[in-house]
Amino acid sequence: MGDLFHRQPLLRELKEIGYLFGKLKRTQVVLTAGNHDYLKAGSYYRTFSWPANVHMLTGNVLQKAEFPELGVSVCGFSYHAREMREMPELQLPGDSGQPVNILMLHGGDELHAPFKKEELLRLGYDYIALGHIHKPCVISTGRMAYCGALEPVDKNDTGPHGYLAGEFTEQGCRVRFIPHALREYRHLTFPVSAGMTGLAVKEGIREMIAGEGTQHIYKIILNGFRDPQIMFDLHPENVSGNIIEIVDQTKPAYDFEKLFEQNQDNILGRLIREFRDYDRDSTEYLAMCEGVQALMEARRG
Ligand SMILES: [Mn+2]
Repeated sequence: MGDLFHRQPLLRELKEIGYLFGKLKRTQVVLTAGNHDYLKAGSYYRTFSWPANVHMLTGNVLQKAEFPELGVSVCGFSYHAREMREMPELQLPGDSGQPVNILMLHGGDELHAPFKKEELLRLGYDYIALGHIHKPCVISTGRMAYCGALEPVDKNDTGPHGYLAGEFTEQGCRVRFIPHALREYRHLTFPVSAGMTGLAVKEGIREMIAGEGTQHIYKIILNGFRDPQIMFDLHPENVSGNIIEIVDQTKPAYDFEKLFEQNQDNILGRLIREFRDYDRDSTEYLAMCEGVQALMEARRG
């Protein structure tokens, strides 16, 4: 339901996806264009000829595809520009003559077909299939949901991705999320302790990734306290695995009280006195850790 492509599709891309859709022998496909693959002048969507089981709703006003053999009608509209600040008029499904009426809708934020959940539900569609947000999200159980992207698109699209399978029964629509993505972006926290060397941390990360699944793509966050004398060489390419980023939030494991006792009359003691009571996760505490480390290193010189 919109943004099948993240940009304007190439003709050969439409041919490939058309071929794949055409292979679905027991499935009718209904699609619309979203804000990324909007129907601009010259868009290949406008002239592409889809297989008979594929139905693209190309209008920027509400259009309908009817499937009497299934007893289903599907309404939707396509974007003709990058933005759509107002929702096109949404008729009630009442006159479709089909027992099941589905509304497909792309957007939901201020610039993209904004809507109020209650108003949409009040229209009386049996199910409202939402697109635009990458994360799968149920808005109203059995009535309205974002299916999310089939595969994670952005490094911050963490969590499972897949599709929604809906089934209409006498009791209404039952919707299930089916995880289907080949991989996920995952953010993992790796606890560092003062006894760990750089190699130990690398090995630990490797084991953690092996346990979580090597197919996924990772951002690793190191926290805890490190041996102040040990330098981590943690460029993602130096640690095996699909790692896009390693963030080092460890703090040097100094005994600040002892350092303070020994350095009351110098800058090191003043720095600790100023910041030691801040919360351990605060920027101030982190700044103190960095400062102490710099001064200690300068001393060792
Ligand atoms: Mn979108």
